[in-house]
Amino acid sequence: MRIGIVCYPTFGGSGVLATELGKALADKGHSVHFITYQQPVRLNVFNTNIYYHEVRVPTYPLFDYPPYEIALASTMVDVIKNHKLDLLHVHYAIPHASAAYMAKQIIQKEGGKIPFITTLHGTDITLVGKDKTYEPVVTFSINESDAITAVSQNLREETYKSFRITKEIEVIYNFVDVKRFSKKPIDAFKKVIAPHGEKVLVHASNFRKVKRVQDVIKVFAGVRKAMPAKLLMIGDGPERSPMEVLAKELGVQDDVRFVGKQEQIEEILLVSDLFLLTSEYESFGLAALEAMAARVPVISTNAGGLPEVNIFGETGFTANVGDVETMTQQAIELLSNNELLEKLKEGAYNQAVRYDINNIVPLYEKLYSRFCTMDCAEKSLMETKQQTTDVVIR
Ligand code: GMT
Repeated sequence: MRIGIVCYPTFGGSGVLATELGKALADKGHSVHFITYQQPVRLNVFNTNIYYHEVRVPTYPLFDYPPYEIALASTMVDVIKNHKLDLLHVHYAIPHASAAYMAKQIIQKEGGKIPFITTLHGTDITLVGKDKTYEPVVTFSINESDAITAVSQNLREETYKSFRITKEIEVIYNFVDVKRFSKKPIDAFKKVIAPHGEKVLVHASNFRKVKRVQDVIKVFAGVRKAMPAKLLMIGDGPERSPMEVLAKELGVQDDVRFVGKQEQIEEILLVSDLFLLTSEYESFGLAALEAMAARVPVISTNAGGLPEVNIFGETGFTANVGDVETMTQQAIELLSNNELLEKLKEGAYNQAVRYDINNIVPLYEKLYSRFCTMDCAEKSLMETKQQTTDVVIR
């Protein structure tokens, strides 16, 4: 099939998931067209089936706010026509679903057809989308989608609770490419991070308020009192500076390292003992799943979809939002009991395998196939044959 993927190109979970999905679909022979304002960070491979179309937003002195949504919809129309797309898959409702709706209307007016699928990721529903400035358009464009998916049962329920949705929302969970995390840990790297064999705790996020990063630092300070340990803080965002101050106030600044945004997150996870995710809400918690793929157990809150991923006593532990004391106790217990640590590592890995890319991507393909007519299946097959011939000739 010829699939247009629209996403945020940043390190955020929705962009990461959309990019990994596009890469996996391209590996399976589909033509994948990324449409976004910047090359997605995880789009770091060359594949003849992957195309990248940058949305340019021309500025004009009159515009205080450049109209990205219009530029996006116009680029979508252009790509749909020039590359004969079969469908659009938009990740994150705002503004992607409404731009897709606009593109669909334009194509229809010209006698064409382009179904669009909207995948809801989390804050597009639970924070931003609910704001009454956006709500009517979000509700409308979700309802106008040809199919809607959510990344957890919890997000599906939250969407029904907060918006007047008249259609079925299907759950297709986040996924991880387990084999990417199945490398041998780099010993030298571990030695630099924890030179005296300290336990390594890790957190990764965009450091927004919703992540309650202060709880990560507080839990770590508690653990540090009980044993030698190091904390790696991956990512960047508005809460980073206050967290550096907090680490100082709690006297753990020498054991906390803020490593910024990291593309090769697996290298760090592979030398870690415990992943902390203390969010106030998480629709799924893709970062926790990536940790599990590297056999790292997780201590998280039980907010949103986290309990669907992090199973208490099997893959790690969960606690109420803000319950730093419980999370600290859980961390100390887990890190000082080798047998428990090994059991949870195994459980974490097995959970990641359940959500492996090879189990989840076919669910998206099955969903797409509902919108793929005989004609588009044939076109696809012919294209694959043509590409094979091209490769042989070259
Ligand atoms: O976590 C973030 O703030 C980024 C956000 C995004 O949309 O990029 O992540 C959301 O989507 C991820 C992929 O589906 C989920 O795994 C995250 O749990 C979700 N974040 C929140 O719900 C806060």
